[in-house]
Amino acid sequence: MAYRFDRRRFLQLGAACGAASVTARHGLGKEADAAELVTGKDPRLVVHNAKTLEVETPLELLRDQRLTPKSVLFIRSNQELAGTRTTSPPKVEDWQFDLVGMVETPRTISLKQLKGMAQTEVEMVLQCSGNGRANFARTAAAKGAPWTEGAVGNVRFGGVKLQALFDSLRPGLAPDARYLTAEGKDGPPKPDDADFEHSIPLEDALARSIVALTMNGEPIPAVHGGPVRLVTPGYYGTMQLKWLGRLRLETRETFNHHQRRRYRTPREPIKPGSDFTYDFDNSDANWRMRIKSTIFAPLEGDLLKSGDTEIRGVAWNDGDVRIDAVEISTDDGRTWRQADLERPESPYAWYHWSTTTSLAKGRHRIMARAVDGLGRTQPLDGAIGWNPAGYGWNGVQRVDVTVI
Ligand SMILES: Nc1nc2c(c(=O)[nH]1)N[C@H]1C(S)=C(S)[C@@H](COP(=O)(O)O)O[C@H]1N2
Ligand SMILES: [Mo]
Repeated sequence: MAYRFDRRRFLQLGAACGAASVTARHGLGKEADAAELVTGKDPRLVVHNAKTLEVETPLELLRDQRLTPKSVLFIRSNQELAGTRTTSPPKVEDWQFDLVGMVETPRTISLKQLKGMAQTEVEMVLQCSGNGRANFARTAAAKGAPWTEGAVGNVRFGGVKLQALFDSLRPGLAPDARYLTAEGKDGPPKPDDADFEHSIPLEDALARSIVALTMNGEPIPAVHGGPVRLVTPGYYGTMQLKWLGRLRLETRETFNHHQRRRYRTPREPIKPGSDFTYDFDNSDANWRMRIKSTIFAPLEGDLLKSGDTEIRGVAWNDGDVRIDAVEISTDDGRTWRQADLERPESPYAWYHWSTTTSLAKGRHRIMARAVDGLGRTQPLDGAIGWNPAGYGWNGVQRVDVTVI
């Protein structure tokens, strides 16, 4: 039989090999193919959970572009809106959401109305509060998907400032409003389950939130919450409500399960492995992101040639104050040196940092630690923040490499 070169098959094999090496590096199994699960996603993404989507970006795919493209951006949906498993924008023109609660008059805001208002853009880190959970699990089991470092991206959202939207409404907010609760049009997987929603302090929402219509300059992809998403830069991903269906102005945080019993961290340290019943008075909601840095190169297990090695990555915080420094250690934390730091225009975007160092033959442990203007930094042992659901990991990342 004559041999025929099949280019398509060849490309498929190539892609499959790429995926295998990426997942092998992360020590993760592949539950499903991201590209088959969600149209437009890169097949090399790591699927932790194909039912309620938990899809992680390998650092190899995260490090090459300034803005994370929609094809590789991580996905997390606790519950879904039907027909949204695609990176294409939804084809709807008649979208609207309700504004109720502590407002002088309840109303309905339409997509058309939003499009007619002044638009603004913000570059920001979008990070699941469970990012890095696998690190906690090394100390004691933590409930939830074992995200490594890739439940994060840096994107640009555009839309209408919440403050501007409220300013356009007469009469406006009631004076007692303190919290903004956002609900999506997605429903729970089982009718009896709590419907996903979250509250944030109204003061922050008015200062920061955007009723977003675009991501990276185009209408928001369906899987990422289009056509209308509430985004609050500097806050964890869980607060970035997709498929916005209703905003409620309230005097306190919602008693909803996802706000009161999940997506929180204990206010005082607890013993790793112990149980904890969250409530408003003993824990903090996953609001402002903790300061954190991620090493993009080299990566865990890399074999490096001796000589100059570039160490690079990104860092971010909640945007309240600038990040002042990223310090690098190549000797397991004995000595630290400052990396060159590139400050982004947006305080909510990630900062790129890099340094070049000469590494001798042998094994090295590389660590990176960010420090901001309030002196906030990352714990050397992130396990001190252990919590049952593994939220808010910001321990210093360790990358072991061998120079040959
Ligand atoms: N309506 C709705 N919004 C949601 C969620 C959800 O399940 N439903 N998941 C949240 C969580 S936990 C995260 S981390 C981010 C993930 O955003 P992405 O899927 O666009 O990456 O969306 C948040 N917004
Ligand atoms: Mo999340």
